[in-house]
Amino acid sequence: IRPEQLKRVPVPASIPVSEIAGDVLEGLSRTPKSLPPKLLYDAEGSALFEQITCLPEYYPTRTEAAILMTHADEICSRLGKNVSVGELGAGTATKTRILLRSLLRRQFSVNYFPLDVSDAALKLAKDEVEKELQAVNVHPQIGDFEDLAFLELQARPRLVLYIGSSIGNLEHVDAITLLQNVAQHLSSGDQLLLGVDLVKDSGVMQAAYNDSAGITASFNKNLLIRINRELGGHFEPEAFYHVSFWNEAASRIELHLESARSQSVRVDALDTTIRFGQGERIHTENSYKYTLERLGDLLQHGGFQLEHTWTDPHCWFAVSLGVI
Ligand code: AVJ
Repeated sequence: IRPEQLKRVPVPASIPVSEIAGDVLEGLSRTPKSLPPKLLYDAEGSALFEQITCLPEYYPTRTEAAILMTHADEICSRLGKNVSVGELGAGTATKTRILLRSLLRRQFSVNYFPLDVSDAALKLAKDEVEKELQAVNVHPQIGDFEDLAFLELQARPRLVLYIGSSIGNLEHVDAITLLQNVAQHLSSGDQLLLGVDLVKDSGVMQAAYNDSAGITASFNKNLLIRINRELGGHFEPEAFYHVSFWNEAASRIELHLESARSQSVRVDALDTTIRFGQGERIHTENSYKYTLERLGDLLQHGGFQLEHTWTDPHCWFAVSLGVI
């Protein structure tokens, strides 16, 4: 998939505008200011994220893909017979195709339910999966992680994919709550495949979120451009710096947008003006990094029994299978 393909898909806002308005108003009224990371993934943001996944500094995607390629058959051999597959935050489902391919060697067809906030990404996911794998029926679900009822529509046994370390966006309590919510829609014997990024040398992690081509900076600033477009905002993206760093105590990479000067920004649809001091930041994303021990605890507290964990030779990334 070429990233530029995504940009050309014309799509309506995938989340109702009113919902964005509420999130933006609430986040920018807080001290310190913050915005929910899911707002980063409009069509343009998803396209930029696809570009990030190809960057030399951004190790998570290629490391997880290598784990999946190396172990796809073993992973699939541990799954129930004739599983249906749901996926949280499927994006363009590039890595998922590795698993679906291997799954089709064990079962005749697969019903695949990708959930994502990006309409554009889902369209591409459906096209690419059905083009390559005719025996996969794709049932796209537009929504965020509050919209999990579709899991109950899936035939049993179910496999839920939550790969790509998207769970790293969540605070620990929220991550546990999310897994518990997933578990609530599942039945005994259903399984979860979870991909998380692991704690490693801080230089390696920091480079991944501050790439030399500046794509991550564009991805971060796209949030302001989105607010301008969808809410009549008057942000000048050049008046904000992309800031990212490793927060050791919290075990996470943080992304912020830092105001280069003191400024006031009007947002028409919110009928408000936001004040920024020089150096004031908007916290836009966290990317939590796990240890294998904390990964095990997460699954257990989320209601899943750990079956197996696969990692890469450097132990940079982990993919775990859990069962209810
Ligand atoms: C999509 C949440 C997995 O945390 O690595 C990448 C998002 N942000 N570069 C990550 C992201 C900036 C990404 N996740």
